[in-house]
Amino acid sequence: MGEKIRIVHSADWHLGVMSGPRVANELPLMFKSVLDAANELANFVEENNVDLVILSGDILNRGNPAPLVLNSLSEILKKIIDTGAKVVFLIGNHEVPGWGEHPLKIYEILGIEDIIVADDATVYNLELKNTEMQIATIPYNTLHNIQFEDIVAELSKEINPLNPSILVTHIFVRNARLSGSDHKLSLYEYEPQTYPDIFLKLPFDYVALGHIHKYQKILARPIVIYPGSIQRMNFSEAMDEKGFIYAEFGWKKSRWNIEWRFQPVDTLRYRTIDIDIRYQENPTLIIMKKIESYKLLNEMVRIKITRTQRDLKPNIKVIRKRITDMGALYCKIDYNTVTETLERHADSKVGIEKGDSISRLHDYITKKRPDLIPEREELINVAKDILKSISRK
Ligand SMILES: [Mn+2]
Repeated sequence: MGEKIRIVHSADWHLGVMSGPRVANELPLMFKSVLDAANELANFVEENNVDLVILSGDILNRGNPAPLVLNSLSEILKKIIDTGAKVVFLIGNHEVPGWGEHPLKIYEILGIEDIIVADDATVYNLELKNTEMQIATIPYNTLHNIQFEDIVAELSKEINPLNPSILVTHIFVRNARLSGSDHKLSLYEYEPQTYPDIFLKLPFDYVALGHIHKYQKILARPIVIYPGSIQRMNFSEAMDEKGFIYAEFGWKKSRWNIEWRFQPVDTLRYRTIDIDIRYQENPTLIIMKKIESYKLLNEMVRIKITRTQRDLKPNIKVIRKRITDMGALYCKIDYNTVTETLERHADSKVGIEKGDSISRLHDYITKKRPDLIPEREELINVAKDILKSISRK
């Protein structure tokens, strides 16, 4: 029993999302970046002599994937099983087809024994090196007719607590923190769900969850983990680390001891640049200056422009071209158009309508005193300072 059992746990690749730009006529960026991350996982499996890879659902984005998507997935799975590792592939909600059979059935039909397609609530006894690993599986498709608590209690009866065991499931655990690409699951009354406490009473050493895209540990003992999705999918995930879980089961002092860690992968870098162009003479110049202060090479870039309806519109074409020339992968322009009434509200308690006064001054100079236009910006700034100091008193 001296050998360790090495496990990789991942979920929610959503392979097949074809959004994002095509860089130099390649595959759509989102598809390619998920493939890159998955290949990183496969390389890790090879380099670290991993015994078992657990995929906890939503590896594919659709129940009827295009041949390119299924073939790309098959290449990754082939790479993994060629190292001698086994794969447990659980069905998530995205892999349930509208009708007929799910896309993973093909591995079963071809008799690829090292890929265990988990489309039923059951317990597998997998032979790994010199020990047996008990794997209970509760795929998403089984959760609509029966309560999670009932199935898991049934499967637990088959678990021998002396041997190591893992529960693999795709479910929303209440109070889990959501990611920017998760739907507001908590709003769906009919979404299969359970509570963290349920796992405390179960015999499993490790619970390999899938479904929520934010990496998080739900419980430390037993270990209950969402590895999260494997790639950042939008700007709201800019700060989220993406990767998978690496765990080692070792026999220590007559019991199974587990050490685990989060293994990050290369992720797309998303950057949002906030620029306020209110009351500015030359908004395009202001934006260009700000852009120049960043290195945007290979980044997904979003420019958030705050303006009022009175402000001049910047030249988006020029801005986009500059961002592309700087090597950004993608450029999104968002306007945050603020109404001047908001500013008026903020100052209403001292009886000063600051926003209104400023824009009236702006209009006055433009229409009645064109001779002052060259100094308009400066005058407005002075007026703003005056208003600010008055309202403080
Ligand atoms: Mn899901």
